[in-house]
Amino acid sequence: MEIKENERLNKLNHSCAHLLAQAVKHLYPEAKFWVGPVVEEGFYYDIDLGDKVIKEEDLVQIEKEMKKCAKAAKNIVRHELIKEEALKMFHDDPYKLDLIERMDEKENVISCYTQGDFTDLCRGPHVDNTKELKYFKLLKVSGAYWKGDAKNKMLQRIYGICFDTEEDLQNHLALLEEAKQRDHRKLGKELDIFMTHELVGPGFPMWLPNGAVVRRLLENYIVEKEVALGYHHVYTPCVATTDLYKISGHWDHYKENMFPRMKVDDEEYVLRPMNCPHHMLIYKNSLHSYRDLPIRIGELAADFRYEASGAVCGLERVRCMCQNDAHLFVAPDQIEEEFARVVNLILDVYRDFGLKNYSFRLSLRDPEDTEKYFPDDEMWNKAESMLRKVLDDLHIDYFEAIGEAAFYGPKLDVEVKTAIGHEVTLSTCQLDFLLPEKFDLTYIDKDGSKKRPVVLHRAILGTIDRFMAFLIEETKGVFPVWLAPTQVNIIPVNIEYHLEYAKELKSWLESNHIRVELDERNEKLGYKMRDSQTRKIPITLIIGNQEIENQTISYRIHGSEDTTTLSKEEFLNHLNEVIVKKVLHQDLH
Ligand code: TSB
Ligand code: ZN
Repeated sequence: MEIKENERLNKLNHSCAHLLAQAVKHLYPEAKFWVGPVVEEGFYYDIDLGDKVIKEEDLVQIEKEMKKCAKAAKNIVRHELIKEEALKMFHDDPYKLDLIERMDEKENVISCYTQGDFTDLCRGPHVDNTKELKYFKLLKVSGAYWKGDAKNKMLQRIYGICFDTEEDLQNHLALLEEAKQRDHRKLGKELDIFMTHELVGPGFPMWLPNGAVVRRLLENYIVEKEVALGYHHVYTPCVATTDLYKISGHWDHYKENMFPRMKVDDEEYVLRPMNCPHHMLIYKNSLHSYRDLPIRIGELAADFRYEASGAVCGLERVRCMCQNDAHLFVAPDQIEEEFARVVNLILDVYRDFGLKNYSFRLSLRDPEDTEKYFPDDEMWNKAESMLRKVLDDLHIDYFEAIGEAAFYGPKLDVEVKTAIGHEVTLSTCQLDFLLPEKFDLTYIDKDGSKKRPVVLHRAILGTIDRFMAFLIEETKGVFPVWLAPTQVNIIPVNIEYHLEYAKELKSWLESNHIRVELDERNEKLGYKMRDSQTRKIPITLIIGNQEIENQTISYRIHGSEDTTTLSKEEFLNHLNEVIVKKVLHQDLH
């Protein structure tokens, strides 16, 4: 729900932020308030409580006080002030003074709103009376630096949400709960996909055996697809001399995203943030004719980026990532066709994974930002209109975003929203006239003359890390059979009578390359079935007397109560078909 765009909800949430501040002031008289805006997920207020740290459990108390203040049914009254009055009124509040100082009276009317014993500097608008604030909830509390600057003091940010009806509030809370359940960090832990450790550091997750199974399959999947499309895969090291990045321009334009340099012998090295420079050198390693183009150099390559420790998030934003990268070297008249091929590959891959919740963003330069973007209008305009044309020809829906281009060129990004509401890029395809120049790349054209190729940078899965994060959330941890770490779980109804046949089935399935487990624990069937569900295993076999007598297999699909019985051969054939065709879980039934 876009609260910001809905006028009534906007007002309610804004007034609720004031109600929160009023309640906090009652409970913690020393509290000072910075700003309390309405945001997409409701509202928050940034509060300075000195050394006091508000904990999640304190929110109940604050909420109670808010209810009390709301019930007091105070009118919310607006006053307009001249700057001098405002400065006097808030003379002992450094935060409000900071805001007032920066206000220009000619442009803004300075106003404040009062409800009972509480007054806050605010533009408004607000609801008329605190009694309108009935259906609200405080959601969480976190630290937030004053003005978002890590050098400043850490304030406490309390988030909340307010609606017009109890039903709207409950529906919203249910959605939030569902999102929490889908969060890849929660599922990633529960399903033993990855772990983190403070001795390794923030942003450096480690893939556990279950995660590694899925990762290997994802990597094989995409490499196979690319090889079939004429890509050549390479392996290159994840360090290089600083000089390489000085030539590529990363040192000038990307340094703040890189780990600091290190000295080895007499050389200076860096951990690479991107693979383009290595691939440029590979192109340059041999002579090329126009007949060889496009040349497609692919790599599953480890990159390191300095992401702020507060920004790293599970597998979604990491400091060591594996890009599904490729650099395509094309003649200028091949740009559009090759770009279209990449777009089609993206569509094809998203179809295979059943992904539907994404949008295409055409990321353009900001012509004002001459520091980030090289100042060649003609080059930029040409590049941008080429990408636009291909998208239009393919009838792709997209939106444009100024200032989102890479420093070397415009790009097409695939944007998705994660369970907890982050907007991130998965796939990307970037047009680049600059790097071929910097590395003096050439090919011999028909007439024997030397020409400059153009480079397309592209990542289809983006990074394996981020793609995995998104896949976990989209599938809620129930991977399609071809990807599932454990594909089949065998449960003998009774350990005493049915274990032997279950063991036989396990070896037989294993010899047919199925990833299978056998639950040998002496527990009740219901308990083991529930466990199989929690572990999100897509297929569970239930083996009892009937199955042994008839030499059959009975199974249930995750999330279904129906049992299907097949002969062993029928079951295996069906399973193999599901795997080969990469049937999605929702299409299994
Ligand atoms: C595509 N040079 C290009 C490459 O040739 C490049 O590096 N592009 S990129 O900077 O956009 O990164 C490629 C993809 O990596 C992004 O689309 C995004 O999906 C993913 N990515 C970027 N930063 C991170 C990160 N910190 N954690 C996980 N994935 C990331
Ligand atoms: Zn690149």
